[in-house]
Amino acid sequence: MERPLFVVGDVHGHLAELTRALHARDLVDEAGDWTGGDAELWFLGDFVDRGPDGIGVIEFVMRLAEQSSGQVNALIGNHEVLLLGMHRFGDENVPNAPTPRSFARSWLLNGGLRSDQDRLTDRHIEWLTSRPVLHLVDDHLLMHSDTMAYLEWGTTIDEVNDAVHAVLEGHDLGAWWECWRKMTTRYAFRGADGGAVAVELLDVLGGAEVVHGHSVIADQLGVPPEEIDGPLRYADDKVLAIDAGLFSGGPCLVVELDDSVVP
Ligand SMILES: [Mn+2]
Repeated sequence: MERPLFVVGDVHGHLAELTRALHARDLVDEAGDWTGGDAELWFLGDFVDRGPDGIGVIEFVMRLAEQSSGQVNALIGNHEVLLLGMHRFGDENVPNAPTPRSFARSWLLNGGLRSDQDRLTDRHIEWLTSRPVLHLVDDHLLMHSDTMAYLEWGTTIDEVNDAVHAVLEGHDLGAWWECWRKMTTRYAFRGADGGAVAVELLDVLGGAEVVHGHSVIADQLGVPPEEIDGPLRYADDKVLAIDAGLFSGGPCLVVELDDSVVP
């Protein structure tokens, strides 16, 4: 495996910072056009909410995917489910919930932007809906959320991706809500047994390490986000966290993954 492999975590609408960070790694030019050559670049989801230009970020990543002939690709995160769920169901109440719940309520509570909803097109929806939630590349198991809940959809990467895809293609609010709820859970690998939990997941889905976004590194270390300058390896070195908390003042990390991960 010769080509460089990069991952980027939760961008949350920060298009300018993302463009600058990719330019600093020579993956795009100043105008934001792909210059990455044979490099492969994966985004781990959460393009929208909490920041000014979520749709701009989606447009940008879609364009890079096209310009790179698919060497740039993306997983979706919980905020894409929220964006699409808000678009599809609005303030419709989730059936059989113990207290009133709706995508509109959660969308407001989680930094949803009216401007992103207004600019969301069928083209964006189709692209997002057809992205995976899990991907294995060179023994790196890429996922948005640091959770074991993905296994509730299946025991192979394809099964999980297909199950989530089926939910997002359908109009079952209960199933959509479960999708949002599961992908919002976190911290599965943080406890004293975090390494064992990660190994359990890797044994089922494959790969030698988990690479995730979603949970901000600074929170885990108990330091301000401004102090973060690289990814965090933890859980007996089985897990790599790459979300430096761009929306809360951290940097936009463009993380190059090592091709020598030892299983
Ligand atoms: Mn997230």
